[in-house]
Amino acid sequence: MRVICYQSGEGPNQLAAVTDEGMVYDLPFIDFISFMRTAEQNKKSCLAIVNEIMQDSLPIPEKMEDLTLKLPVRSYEVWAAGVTYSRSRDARNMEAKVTTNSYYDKVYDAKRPELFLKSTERRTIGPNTPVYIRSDSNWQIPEPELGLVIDSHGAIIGYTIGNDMSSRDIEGENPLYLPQAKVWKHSCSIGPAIRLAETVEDPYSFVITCRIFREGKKVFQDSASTALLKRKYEELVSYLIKDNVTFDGTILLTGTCIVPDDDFTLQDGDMVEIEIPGIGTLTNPVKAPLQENEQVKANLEEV
Ligand code: DO4
Ligand code: MG
Repeated sequence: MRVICYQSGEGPNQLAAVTDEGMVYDLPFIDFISFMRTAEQNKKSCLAIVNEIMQDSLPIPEKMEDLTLKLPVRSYEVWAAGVTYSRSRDARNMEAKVTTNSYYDKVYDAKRPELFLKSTERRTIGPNTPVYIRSDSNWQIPEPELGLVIDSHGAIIGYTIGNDMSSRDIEGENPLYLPQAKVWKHSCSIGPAIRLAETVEDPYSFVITCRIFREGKKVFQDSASTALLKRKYEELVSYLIKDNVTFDGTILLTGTCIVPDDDFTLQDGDMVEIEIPGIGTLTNPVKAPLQENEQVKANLEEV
C-alpha cells in the first residue's frame, strides 16, 4: 500500500492511498503528517486506518499514472546518511584524490555513521519539478537513495525515493564544504509515493535504478540493491534522534549506492529518473541556475 498526494482541480492537494492493484482511494486528511498523527492518536497503524477508509468508500476513476503527483510529504527536515555503501566511499575517495585511510574510509567503518541536514521544507521539491544545478560547480550528479519516513520518535512509517543532488568538485576540494556541496534551492527531490512500512516484507531488497536522459537519449543507467547497505536503517535513525528534536514526517535518506561515471556531469535540460519497484519512479528535469530576472520573478511567485 502506497500513499500519494495529487493535484485535484484548482483546490488543495489531495492525499490518497494506492493499492497494489493500482486502485486509488482519496484519504480525508490534509496531508501525510496529519494522517500519521491521526493513526498515532488512535493507536492504530497507518495501514489499519487506510483499510477502514477503503471499506467505506469507492476508488476514484483515475489511476496513479493519470494524476499530477505532488510531494508526498512536506517534511520540515530531510536528513541524509553518507558513505553507507562502498560505491559511495570509493567515489568520494576518487573526487577528493585520496587513496588510503581517508576520512571516507574511516566513516564507512566507524561505529557512528555520517549524517547531515540535507534539506528543509522550502528547499525540497516533488516529482516532475526541476532540480537545479549550482552555478559555481562543474561536476554535479544525482544521488538516488531510499528514504525513510519517520515519526517524531524515530519509528519508520514508510519508504520513499530521494534524489540527494550533489556537487562532486565542491566536496572534493574540501570536505568542510559539504553543506555547499549538498544544500541549495531545489537540491532535494522526494516522491512519487510513500510505501507504508507495514507492507514491505524486506526493506533490504529494494532495487534502485537511476536513468539519465539528454536530448531524449539515455546517457546513463545503473542499478543496485539496498542489500549492499553497510548499516541497518534503525541504526541510522538511532543516531539521528539521539539528543535531537525530530518531527513527524522527517525523511532520512540512506545514502547512494549508484554514482555515474567520473566524467559525467548533469546539464541543463537533462532528465533524471529514479525507480524503485514497489514505490514508483521519481522523475525530475534538470535546470541551470536561474538568471537574475528569473530569480526575482520566482521569489515573488513564492511569497
Ligand atoms: O560524504 C558525503 C556524503 C555522501 C553521500 O551523500 C552519500 O553517500 O550518499
Ligand atoms: Mg547522498
